[in-house]
Amino acid sequence: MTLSRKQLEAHWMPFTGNRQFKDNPRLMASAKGAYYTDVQGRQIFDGLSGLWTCGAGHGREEIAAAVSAQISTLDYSPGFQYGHELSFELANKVVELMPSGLDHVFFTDSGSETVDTALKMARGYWRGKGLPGKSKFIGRMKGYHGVNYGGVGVGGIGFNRKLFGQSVDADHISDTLLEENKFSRGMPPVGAHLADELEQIVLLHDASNIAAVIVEPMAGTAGVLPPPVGYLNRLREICDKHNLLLIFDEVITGFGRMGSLTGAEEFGVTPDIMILAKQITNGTIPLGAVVMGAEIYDTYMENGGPDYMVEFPHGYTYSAHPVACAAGIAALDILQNDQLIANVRKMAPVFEDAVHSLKGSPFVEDIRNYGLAAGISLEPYPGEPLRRPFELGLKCLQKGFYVRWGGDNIQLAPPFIVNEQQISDLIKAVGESLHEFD
Ligand code: PXG
Ligand code: PLP
Repeated sequence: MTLSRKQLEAHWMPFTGNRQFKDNPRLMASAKGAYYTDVQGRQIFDGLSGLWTCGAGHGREEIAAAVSAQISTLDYSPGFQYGHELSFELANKVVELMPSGLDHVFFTDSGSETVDTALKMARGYWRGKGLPGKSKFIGRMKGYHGVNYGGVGVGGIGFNRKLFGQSVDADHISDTLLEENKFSRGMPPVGAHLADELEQIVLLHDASNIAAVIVEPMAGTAGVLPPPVGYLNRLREICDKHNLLLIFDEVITGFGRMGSLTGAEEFGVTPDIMILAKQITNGTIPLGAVVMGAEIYDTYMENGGPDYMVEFPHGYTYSAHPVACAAGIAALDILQNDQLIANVRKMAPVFEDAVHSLKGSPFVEDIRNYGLAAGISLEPYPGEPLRRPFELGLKCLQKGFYVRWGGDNIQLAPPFIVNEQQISDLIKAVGESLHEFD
């Protein structure tokens, strides 16, 4: 099927330059393993695992079988006041994989819904504790927490906020992108002191008005900013000292990308609330999860009133959708059975060396990496900061490689099943594309 320009108009595409796309459509037709095939029949290497979603590779038969069987058995079951066994099975599986202390799971359908759920949960928790003033949130500059109202409010990417006005009451600490850390590998050495800004913010607003601090353990969308050594520990200490909840948004870092099950595990800091999505179903069916400890869960149960009452007036029609749960169970089984995280750990140093070999290539201003994630900042065209990454993305696509462009950088996040040759080919394509700029 070839779509006409007119047929392309009806769908207003998300986070897409619709005018450019519809003049030059990039349409995928199928996917298997680490490759897409587009509608022209060209193979395209998946350099971002979908949108950070498909670490186990595409077309996994185990997930397809589980989803298909589930649709034929129980396609939908009301999530409010009724249940089905799969959601409990998946919740227990998720808890098994979490750092100890995070042992209850609330399901949603996307990262953005999960963020807003976590923020509401934090505020309600403090009300349950008799501290209703604790309602403000502290996010971080360059943070991405999805696109719903809470997430945009705590998020720190100006472009995503400026059209929409103020949403939730939030303040922000600085991002961790420091000049002196340029081209550092893994966790940058300098920057733990930036966490101390939280002390200043607490002085300003007072802890009695602050519900929670929310950060990505490694900022993804901002262009892959691994946490400086000691930074997350310092945030944890300050939150403990002032009785603030610490929320880790692990939509990208959750379930393998860092070379551990979670960023919390990898960086050795456990939050009060964790946000998961994307990799939980290997991207096949939308599903997100808020994970929290007994302190929060029990506070809601204790304040719930008579037992026929709802303790947390929140939930989505598709929360714990049975088909999504089936996909989640199958995807997490694959993650464990195929020892995908071991391959991430094995490939991470290869990927690190490869991506840093681009230092010195034209227009490369900085390179950052952790696990199987890397961000490359590009020198902008004068007055046009977004153009070069976009053009680079298109050059890579012409060579058969999908990479993500956003802001002033491109991002790479190959699937967990990647091999050395594929890493080398991907970096070669990026390098050659950089040399094609005049
Ligand atoms: N939090 C974080 C940390 C994310 O990375 C979301 C929340 C929102 O998830 P949903 O499912 O509502 O999109 C995300 C999503 C990119 C890119 O290019 C990143 C995301 C999505 C699409 C592209 O970095 N992150
Ligand atoms: N809007 C209306 C009119 C609804 O009836 C509902 C759900 O019943 C929603 C929005 C919320 O939809 P969801 O539960 O899928 O988030």
